[in-house]
Amino acid sequence: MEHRENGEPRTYGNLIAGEWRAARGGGTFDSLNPARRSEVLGHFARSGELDVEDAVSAAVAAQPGWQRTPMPLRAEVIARAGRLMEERKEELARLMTREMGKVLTEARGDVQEGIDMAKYMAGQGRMPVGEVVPSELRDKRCFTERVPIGVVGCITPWNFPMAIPCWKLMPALLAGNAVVLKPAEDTPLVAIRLAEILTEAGLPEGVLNLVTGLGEEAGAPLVAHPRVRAISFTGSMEVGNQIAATCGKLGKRVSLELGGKNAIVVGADADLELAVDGALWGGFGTTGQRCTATSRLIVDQSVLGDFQERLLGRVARLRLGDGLDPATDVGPVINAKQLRRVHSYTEIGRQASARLLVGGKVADEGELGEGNFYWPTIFTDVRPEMRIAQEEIFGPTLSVLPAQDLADAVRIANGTRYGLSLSVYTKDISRALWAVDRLEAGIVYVNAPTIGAEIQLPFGGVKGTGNGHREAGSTAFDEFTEWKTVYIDYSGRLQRAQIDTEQG
Ligand code: UN1
Repeated sequence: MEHRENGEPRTYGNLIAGEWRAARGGGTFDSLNPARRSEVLGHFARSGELDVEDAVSAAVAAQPGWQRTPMPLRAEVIARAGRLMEERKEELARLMTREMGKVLTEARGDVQEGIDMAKYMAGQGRMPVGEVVPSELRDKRCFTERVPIGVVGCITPWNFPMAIPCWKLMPALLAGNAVVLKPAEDTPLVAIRLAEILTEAGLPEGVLNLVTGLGEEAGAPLVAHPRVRAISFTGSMEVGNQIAATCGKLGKRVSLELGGKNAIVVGADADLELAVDGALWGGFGTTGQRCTATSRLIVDQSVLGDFQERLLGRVARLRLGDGLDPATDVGPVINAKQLRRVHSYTEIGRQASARLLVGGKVADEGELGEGNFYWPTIFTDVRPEMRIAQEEIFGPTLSVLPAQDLADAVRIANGTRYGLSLSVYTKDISRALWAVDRLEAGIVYVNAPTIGAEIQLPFGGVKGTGNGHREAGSTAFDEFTEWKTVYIDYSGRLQRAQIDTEQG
C-alpha cells in the first residue's frame, strides 16, 4: 500500500473494464490530508462524460454474465473481499485517517463496518430470494424472486469512505448488478483500495467500475445516463434533490440518504453523566461529520444547569489533532471549504443571539494551523426555529435547547425537515417507549447517542432525510433488485384466474 513513487504522490486512474485508465481529458485533481494540507495523497483522474460513458458501457457488457453466475458464487467473491479487508484493516484504517481525518480508532471502526457488511452479504448469498405463494387454481405454482436491476450507479460521501461504499456495493453486486462507483472527491484513494480488493477477490472485469472526479463533472452524467437503471446516493440534501429531479424525469429508481439534524433528548430523570458521554460522542465523534451526528441537545429545564456544567467540564478536556496520534480525541474537518461553512454557522448562531458557551473558532494554533481544525463548539439558549437548530452543519457544533417537559422535548426534536436519528435519555421505561412511539425518525435510540448504527439493521430516515429507502439490514436488497412474479400452469389446459376457480 505505497502511495508514493520516489517520494512523489502517485497518479491514479479510473477502473474501467478491469483496467486502470487515465481520464480521457487527461485532467487530475489531488486528495489532501485534512490534518496537514501540504500532504498530497495522490493525483486522481478528473473524469467527465466520456469516462462515465466508458464505465457504463463496460458495466452493461459485464452485467449479463455476472447475473448468470450463481448467487452463492457471487457471494464467494464478496466473502473473499471481506477477508482481504480484514487482513488489511490496519493499513486501510491508517490510509483513511490520512485521507479523511477521522481518528484511527474510528477509522478502524469504519473499515470494520465494511467488513461486517461483506460478511453479512456473503451469508445472504445462500439465503432465500423469494417466496412460494399458493395459487387459487389447481396444478399451478406461483413464486416470486428478486432479480437484479441491471447497471447501478453508486455515489458515495467522504465521511465513511469504506463503510458507505460497502453498504451499497456489497448488496448491489451480490444481487447480480454491475456497478459504476463515483466516490467523493475528498476520499478517492480509499475507494480505489476497495475496488482493488474486490478485483483481487475475483470480481470479473467490468462488474465494478470506478470513476473519480467532481460531482458536476462525473456524478451528473452517471445520474443522467440512460443505461444506468438505478442511482444510490448518500450526501447533501441540495445535491440529493437535484439527483431526484433528474431521476424523476428519466423514470429511474433512486435511493437517497440526505443527512439529518439529529437530537438527543435529555429527560428530567436521565442519568446525566451517561447523557453527557452520549452528547460528546454523538456530537464530536468524527468531528460531527456523520449524517447521524448529534447536533441538538434538547434538555429538560429542571436538569439543564447541571447537564451543561458537566458537559462543559468534559469538552474542555477534548484534544484536537492528527487522528494518527493516539492522544487525539477530535480530528480535522474534511476541507477548507467545509471549515469555512462550519465557522459561518457560528456567525449565524451569534447573530441570532444564541449564547456561545465554548469554541466558535478555527483552531490554528501551532501545528493545527496546517490542517482544517475547528474547536468543539457549543451554543446554548438556542430556540428551535434558529438556523443552527434547523440546518445540517456537518461539523463539531452542538446546540443546547431547553424543554419544558418530555412532550415539549419530543415536539422540538421532531420540528425539523429531517428525520434520520433521534435519541432519548431516561431511566423510566414507560417514558422511553412513550418517546420512541412519537419520535419521527428512521432510527431511534434509548440511552445511547444518535450514532452507532449496526449493519444488520436497516439504515435510513424519514421526511427530508430520504425517499423511503433503507440501506443494509434485511432491507439491503430493496434498493438493488426488482421483483419478478412467476406463474407456472402445469394443468395442460387454459385456466382463467378469478373465473375458473371452483367456488366461482
Ligand atoms: C453516516 O453518518 O453517514 O450510525 C453513516 C453510525 C455509523 C454510520 C453513519 N454506523 O453512526
